[in-house]
Amino acid sequence: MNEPKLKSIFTSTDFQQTELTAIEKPELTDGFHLVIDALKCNDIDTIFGLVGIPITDLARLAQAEGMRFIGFRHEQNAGNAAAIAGYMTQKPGVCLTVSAPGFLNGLTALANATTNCFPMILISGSSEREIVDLQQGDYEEMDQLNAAKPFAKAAYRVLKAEDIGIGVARAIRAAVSGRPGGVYLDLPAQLLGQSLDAAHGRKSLVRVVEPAPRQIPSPDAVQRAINLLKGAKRPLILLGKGAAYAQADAAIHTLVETSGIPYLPMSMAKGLLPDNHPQCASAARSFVLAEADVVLLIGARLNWLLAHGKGKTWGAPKKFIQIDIAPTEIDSNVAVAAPVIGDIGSCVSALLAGIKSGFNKPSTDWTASIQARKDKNLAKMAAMLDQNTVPMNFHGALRAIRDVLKTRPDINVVNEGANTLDFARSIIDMYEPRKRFDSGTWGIMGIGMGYLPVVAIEGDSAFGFSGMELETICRYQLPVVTIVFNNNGVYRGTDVNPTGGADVAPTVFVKGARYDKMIEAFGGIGYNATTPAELSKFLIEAIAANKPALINAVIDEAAGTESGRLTNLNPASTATKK
Ligand code: ADP
Ligand code: TZD
Repeated sequence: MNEPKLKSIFTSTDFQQTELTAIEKPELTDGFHLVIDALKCNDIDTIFGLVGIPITDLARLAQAEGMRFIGFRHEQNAGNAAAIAGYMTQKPGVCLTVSAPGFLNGLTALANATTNCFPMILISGSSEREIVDLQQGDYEEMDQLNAAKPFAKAAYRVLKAEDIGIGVARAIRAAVSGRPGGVYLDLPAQLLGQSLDAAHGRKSLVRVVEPAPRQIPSPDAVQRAINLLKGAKRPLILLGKGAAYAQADAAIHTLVETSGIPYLPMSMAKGLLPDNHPQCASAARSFVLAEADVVLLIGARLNWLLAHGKGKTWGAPKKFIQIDIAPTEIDSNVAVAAPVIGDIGSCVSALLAGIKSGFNKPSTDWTASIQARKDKNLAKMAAMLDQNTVPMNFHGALRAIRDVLKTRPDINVVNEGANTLDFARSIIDMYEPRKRFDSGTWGIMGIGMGYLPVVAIEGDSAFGFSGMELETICRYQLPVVTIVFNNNGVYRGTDVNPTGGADVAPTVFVKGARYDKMIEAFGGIGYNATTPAELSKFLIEAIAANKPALINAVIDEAAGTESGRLTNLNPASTATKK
């Protein structure tokens, strides 16, 4: 592929023209070049991936052509990086992997992206179709297209170089239009090497026009929603990560403030309005969910994270208004009285226009009762946060982190674990949109390092899933500060093997592990924090250093509970052995 006659369409001037120019043969391009050109033609400038047969040259060429290639140590983390880039930019993030095993490693990230409604494209090289389809045992043989289908929003395979432009365009549009999600694009090895007349290749490229068109809600739907809101006695707005994704920050802010309705942010919607906003009801979450009579959902699904919209959490039956781009989301768990289908920006603006003409703010009965509950809960929480026990518990350690992060609201925070996730979500306030990323809709462990945060707050188990990416972080000198909440195990470190055997209990890790030493192996800075004061000092220092760092935060191994706050989802055996 390094033959001078093969040219990229976009950087033709960079290419060394040699005496071969004189040859009468038409100027050629090939599958490799066309994939890069098709991505660049749609302003995609970064690929996250892991190289090998048959895509090594694709990665190399991407870099040569001015794209950024960020190489990871495991495809799942590269896929997570692509997914979160998609979430933050509304442009699909691209992950590139090799065939079968690399593809499968990336598939978890693709499925996670689809589940979370993040736009990404997983591009995998694949083995020879003729051999794969006859199951003749090719190198890394797998029918990847069919394997990807159940886990992707869409899946495509390109067989002819001249179709690469269309294939990439379809993948982009499928990823970002409507409800965003993960798209799989299968590129067989033979395709990459196929050559094509360069002019023909140039013409085959497609620049996607309006990949995610606005979707205007119907006026009837908007009016129905407004009528319901106007009749509400105890209204509540629930903001989900769809609202954060939509980047309709100003409209949402105005809707909340103009209506005066209290709101609850879901974890990744925190910061859409600052968590210390007077209308934020997070500190009275159980109270408002149970007591509200009309709930306006903006980009949030009534899935397990919201107790499916029913049961004890939700108290008396209530009426839901739901803004979502996906019509099939409506009535998925409970009846929705007023669906508003469209993109959040357009829907929120339409609602705003409707309430501007007159809207009575919620009664002080409602807002004062919420405030009273907030005050009570916050006072209780303050006492817990004041703890300085050594070894640290979750509250003491998170207070230290909270106080530092409060001074840097611009920082991207990633958070995973069980107790570490649940406590950090409620203790660490966010002040700006799209700064908090976490285990999301699946409650998946392993997103930590791939989401390339600035500060990662990680359970020790959670960290282990992507810990090797510390090398990636050091290699690219990314200023990521990872804080490992080290309590010696999954959830906690106190379980014992009831048989008295030599194996430790299923939840237990090496006691007193020094995760800080791991990053030192790659040239990063390691810290070992045993008190909240040390944790605070090291975090300030690490952020100021602007270099890769890891703080091993020593947490009491008895702190925390099994499954964090999801104990109710964790079946326990009740049978007793005779
Ligand atoms: P959370 O977990 O924060 O509650 P979910 O991921 O469950 O949020 O819900 C996000 C919802 O937002 C999905 O139903 C998705 O269809 C919707 N959504 C995503 N982007 C948009 C958009 N631009 N306009 C309208 N709805 C959107
Ligand atoms: N594997 C994957 C991919 N996702 C998961 N959610 C789990 C396993 C099960 N799991 C949880 O739900 S939380 C968790 C696991 C393994 C880790 C909890 O331990 P931790 O956090 O050390 O990360 P805490 O803060 O000590 O509880």
